[in-house]
Amino acid sequence: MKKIITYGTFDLFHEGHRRLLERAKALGDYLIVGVTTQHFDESRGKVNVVDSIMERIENVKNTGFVDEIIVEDHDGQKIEDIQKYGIDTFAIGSDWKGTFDYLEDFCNVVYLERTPYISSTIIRKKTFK
Ligand code: C2G
Repeated sequence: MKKIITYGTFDLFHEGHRRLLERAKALGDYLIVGVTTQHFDESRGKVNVVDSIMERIENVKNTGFVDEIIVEDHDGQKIEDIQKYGIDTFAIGSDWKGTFDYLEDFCNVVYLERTPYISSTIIRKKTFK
């Protein structure tokens, strides 16, 4: 069984997120998604997240593409998870191209084309003008 993992905040869940998860799932048989905690996001400079972690997890789950959801709360967790869950492929959007090449020591790394013209930032600006 081929296991895939991806990570994200998934704030104000949108079509770009849905398409990312759909294509990540299509890379293998079993998709694990790491949803970030507010604390972890703040530590990496993402301070304007709107949805709670429970809402973000629920939205990821409702896509129907995801076999298992875990929580990402610290730096260095990706390597730990890849080893712990026996991951074959780490997938992430192309806005991160190059950033996660270091994971190639542990599994395949795939950058999936980011969906253009949609983002949590755009929705946030429209909603909270
Ligand atoms: N995404 C996409 N198209 C968009 C917006 C987002 O394909 N228009 C993808 C991102 O590339 C990412 C996933 O959706 O793979 C989740 O995006 P975010 O919620 O913004 O999370 P992010 O900050 O990219 O999480 O450990 C956390 C991850 O390293 C990064």
